[in-house]
Amino acid sequence: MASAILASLFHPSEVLALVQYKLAPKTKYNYSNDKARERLYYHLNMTSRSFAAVIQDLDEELKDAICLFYLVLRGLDTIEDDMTIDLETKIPYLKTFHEIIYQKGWTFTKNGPNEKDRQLLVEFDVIIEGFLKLKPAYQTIIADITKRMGNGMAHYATAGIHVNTTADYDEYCHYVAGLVGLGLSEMFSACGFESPMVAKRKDLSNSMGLFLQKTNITRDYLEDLRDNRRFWPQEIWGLYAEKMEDLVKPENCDKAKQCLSHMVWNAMGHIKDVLEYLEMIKNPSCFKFCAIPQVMAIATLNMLHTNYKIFTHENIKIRKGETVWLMKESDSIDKVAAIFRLYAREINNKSDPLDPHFVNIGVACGEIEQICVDKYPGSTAELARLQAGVMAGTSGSIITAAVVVAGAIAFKSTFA
Ligand code: D61
Ligand code: MG
Repeated sequence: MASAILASLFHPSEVLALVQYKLAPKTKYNYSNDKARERLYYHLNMTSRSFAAVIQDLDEELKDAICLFYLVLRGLDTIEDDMTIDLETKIPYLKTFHEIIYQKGWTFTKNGPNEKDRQLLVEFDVIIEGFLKLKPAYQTIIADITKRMGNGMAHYATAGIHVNTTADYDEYCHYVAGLVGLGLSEMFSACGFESPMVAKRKDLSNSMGLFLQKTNITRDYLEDLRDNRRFWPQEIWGLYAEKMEDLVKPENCDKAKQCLSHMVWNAMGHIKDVLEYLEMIKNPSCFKFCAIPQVMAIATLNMLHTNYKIFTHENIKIRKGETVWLMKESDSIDKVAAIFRLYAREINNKSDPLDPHFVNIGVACGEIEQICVDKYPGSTAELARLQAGVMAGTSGSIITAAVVVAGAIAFKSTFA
């Protein structure tokens, strides 16, 4: 907490958000009267840094269904991701996972000892038990998406098949993330929280997943390369290097930065759809659940843009204070549009005029600005309010100082 405050020192609104977050009552979720349910949420919190919080804030009607949707797909993904499992073993599991989730007592212990979510599959009988207690309508949606995702993963896991063109890149991201968007939209419409139109807009639902997944893939260049996984499409990196791993060589620094801005620009192509999707979402708990991951993604994309560190360091993340601040602010379309405008401006300001994607990125940022001005006029006042908070000028620092003192007092009273 103290180091998080320090990192946000020049962002007074983040300090405020951190202090509020720290002071908020801790015992919000209590599952101890239901041991099986407690175990499900234990696994959710163990396997997800970012999704656990937003899932647990959903309305009761959808909470368990979406928690299990997550856990089932995380289980499938833990088989996909494990490079120590040979393909003859892996592919049948991926293809039949949608049947496995109906087999009471099934568990899986073939993951390598270092696979991060290994324990989830070791105790997967718990997840299956929870899945079988869901309303049949939710079970059907989860099983259908699991079937399609597992087959898509099996296709891309097959020896020799890799992400070649940008169309392949979109297709792979559709399988592993776009389909999640489709399933969630079906659930929102099925339970009556949202109009049937939400489930009908599969294009927009898909973009919700693609924007998140592409941001992760861009960020995880080094980590994926270390594990011998390549998700950057050859059609893109091939313009800048002979081999994808050559981008990390110091002599290719300029080319690597150009390739990175190409990837950033590609991901930005989904933002228009993301805003249009979020505009449809009326239920407040569904809205925050959908909006928070998206604002975290544009904040991450801003951090990646022109940042050569992604080729030299793993695990680069936005500040904890920034995350907490974004979670607090993402509760209306006007505020979310303001956040997108804020980061689009930051991205544009960082662009290098000598970069070949300077104009493309500038146009993409300008489009975001224009869409928001036209469709979400309330975002202009919200943007002014946000900018007053992120400002690091003199008055900002004075506010910071005051808030830090308040934070220190709060910190003491929490732990003394
Ligand atoms: C609204 C709200 C949340 C949304 C959404 C719309 C649309 C799509 C998504 C969430 C999915 C976004 C996935 C982005 C993060 N990428 C990964 O986790 C990768 O694995 C993909 C396959 C498993 C997907 C699991 C998932 C994720 C989020 C969910 C969900 C299921 C179900 C409900 C709600 C949110 C990535 O995994 C990294 C890792 O192993 O930690 C990978 O392997 O590429
Ligand atoms: Mg995966």
